Amino acid sequence: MTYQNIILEHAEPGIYVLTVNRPQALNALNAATLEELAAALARVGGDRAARVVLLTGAGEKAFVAGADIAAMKPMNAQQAFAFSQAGQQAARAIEELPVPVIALVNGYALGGGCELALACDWMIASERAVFGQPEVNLGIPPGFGGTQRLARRVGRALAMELVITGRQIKAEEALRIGLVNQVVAVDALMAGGLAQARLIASKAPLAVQACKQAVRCGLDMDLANACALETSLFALTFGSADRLEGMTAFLEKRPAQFKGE
Ligand code: DAK
Repeated sequence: MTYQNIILEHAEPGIYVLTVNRPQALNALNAATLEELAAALARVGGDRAARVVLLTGAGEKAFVAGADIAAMKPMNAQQAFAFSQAGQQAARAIEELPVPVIALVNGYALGGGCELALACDWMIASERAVFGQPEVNLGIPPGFGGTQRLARRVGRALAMELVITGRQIKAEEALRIGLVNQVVAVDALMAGGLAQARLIASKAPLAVQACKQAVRCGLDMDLANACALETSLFALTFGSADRLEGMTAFLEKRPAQFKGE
């Protein structure tokens, strides 16, 4: 598939950079972009050598400034339904990708853009990043999981305030409330993302995948069932060559050589 609205780069072994590429519209998400995102993520998911994805936006101003308002305005209910499905599918594709997806938020992450970043496993923001759910200004509530993922990330009262007032927050506040894990200088964003990606790629791939699955699925379960899931995933890694290699390498006082098996 050739992409018109995104760029998928295999930046380094195991490391993909996925860029939403509509800078003239501040990378706003239209249906085609959502479909391409889902297709690109499926492609990464089919690569057994994939270890991590960095998701970012093209240009200097925006990560993603939201759903494409010009495309949404004329939609009827049926078209809005299809658009919603495409959005939910892209978010699910990020969450269900076995490998971690890190959002590198380089500017505005508003509405569907903030929601897209929230679907990622964590975010690194540049000092220029701005977050918000301004949908109330357009006569709609967030529709791409924002009310749910934001509340799970920053807590009920803050999420409630942000979605009801549409207040936009800067990187520093986003760090303070736990929306992002790290804030870096504008020029250091990609380098910071790649550094984390290399660190992740150096770990045992099946263990990394088990961590993602346990945290992601476990948070939607009660504690007892979540711990039972963790137990199963823990035990499963004992069938992997990398588990034996990791423990042997430690005891032999040498770096482990992981193969993802
Ligand atoms: N959609 C379409 N075009 C956009 C856009 C957007 N969200 N954001 C910006 N643009 C376009 C502008 O129209 C402008 O285009 P031209 O006039 O040059 O043709 C260009 O990008 C540059 O933007 P500005 O000239 O406005 O740039 P400024 O620096 O002055 O302002 C801004 C930047 C980010 C503060 C401003 O552009 C802005 O407020 N943008 C809209 C932000 C916003 O309201 N985002 C939320 C959109 S609603 C759903 C799922 C999800 C959603 C809905 C439904 N379903 C499940 C059904 C999500 C909804 C949303 O995200």
